[in-house]
Amino acid sequence: MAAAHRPDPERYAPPHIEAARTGSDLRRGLSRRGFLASAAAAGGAYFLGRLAPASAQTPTLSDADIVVPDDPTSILGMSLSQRGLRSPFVHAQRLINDPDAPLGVAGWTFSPLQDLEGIVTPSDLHFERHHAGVAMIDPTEHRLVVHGMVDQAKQYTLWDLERMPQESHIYFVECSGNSLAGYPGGAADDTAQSIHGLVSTSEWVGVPMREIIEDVGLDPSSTWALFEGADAAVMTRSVPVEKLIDDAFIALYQNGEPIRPAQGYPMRLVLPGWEGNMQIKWLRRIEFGDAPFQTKEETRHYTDRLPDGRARQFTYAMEAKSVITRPSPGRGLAGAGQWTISGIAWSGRGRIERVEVSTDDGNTWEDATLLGENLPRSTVRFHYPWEWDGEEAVLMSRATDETGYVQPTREALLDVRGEGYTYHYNGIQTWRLHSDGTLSNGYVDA
Ligand SMILES: Nc1nc2c(c(=O)[nH]1)N[C@H]1C(S)=C(S)[C@@H](COP(=O)(O)O)O[C@H]1N2
Ligand SMILES: [Mo]
Repeated sequence: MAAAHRPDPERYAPPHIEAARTGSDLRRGLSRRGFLASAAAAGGAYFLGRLAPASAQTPTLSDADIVVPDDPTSILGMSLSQRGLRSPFVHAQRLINDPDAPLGVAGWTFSPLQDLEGIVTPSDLHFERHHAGVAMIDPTEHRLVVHGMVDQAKQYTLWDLERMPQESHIYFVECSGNSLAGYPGGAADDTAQSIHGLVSTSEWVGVPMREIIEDVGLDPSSTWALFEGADAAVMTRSVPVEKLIDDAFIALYQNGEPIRPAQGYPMRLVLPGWEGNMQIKWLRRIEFGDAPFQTKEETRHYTDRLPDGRARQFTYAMEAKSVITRPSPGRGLAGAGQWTISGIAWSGRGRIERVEVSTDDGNTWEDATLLGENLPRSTVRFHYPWEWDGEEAVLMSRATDETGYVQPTREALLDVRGEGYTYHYNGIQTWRLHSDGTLSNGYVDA
């Protein structure tokens, strides 16, 4: 399992900073026709490379240096379009990791954390985890059946759900296999994306499970419900009714549009803060019962072996975690000087209370600034201004959530977890910053 999650460095070399190119070099070659030709030559990929600043210093200008910028009127802009593209200067794409599935139907793709800012993941860069490919579902054919320990079984179309009261929330989804390169086996060229890219954040709009429960009339002795997907894997997981009444909902929209096929179009279960695997996509059936259904995904998989040989089942909430995304491997520093250390933190148990950053291998820590809205069970962005002296340094971030829980060091986590753990890694990530400005994974076991 661990090996399957880990990207193959031969096949998925982390992106490196390309030789610094100035904006005007690129613009010269970027008439509309030139752009289209180069986009076509790149096989439809519409990026030209990663821009890195040439130096860490912002140049000062004397009066003599100040020149009127080029006249832009001779190059007509791109034409209007029905759907937008990213700037050709922006390089951001998911990393595909499915060494065991040549057709790419049963693998993972990782979000490009090092290329993102703020908290919302652009929908086409949301990480993916599919056990049998992306189901392509015609919503006019799709039905959600709700039955079992209810007064009245019902069958909902997408439009039936659209008519019901809805809620909007920003939540992260994180695979419980995220960050497992933190367990022994990590490689020096692992990146923020390849280690931690199985977390993404969206604005989800949908129907609270409370509304469905009210609509079908729940037998008061029902305590669990089975959720089933319409994909070829027919993914099934049991969820306690308590969570359904509390804050679970069926998402229909993601970041302002119908949820993407990869995220479960036309409907998926959202369980705020809980492990991604339970958040069944392409949802087609809910069965209420009075015990967990003990499906394959909660017995054979998604359990963790404890040091005493027993298995821990139903982990639910993802514990507090943080990672520095910039700088990070593949997203280095051009030289000594003033930089902003940027990263994300999140907790399945509520709000992030505080993020601290260390630039001296964990000897001293200082508070980072939390940007924008700090929402429960969402990622929050942190920034920390830092003057780099150009010497080797070890960078870390440490999150504390509103329950007072502090993200553990890797050492402390491994001590408790023992050898058998596969999932739910949330230890502190260490990036080694080298004097040439490149970075590497600080946790590599001999
Ligand atoms: N029906 C169905 N639901 C599913 C899965 C699946 O393969 N089929 N994968 C699960 C896993 S393991 C995770 S981590 C999340 C991933 O959600 P995402 O692909 O939208 O990021 O969906 C979960 N729900
Ligand atoms: Mo997952």
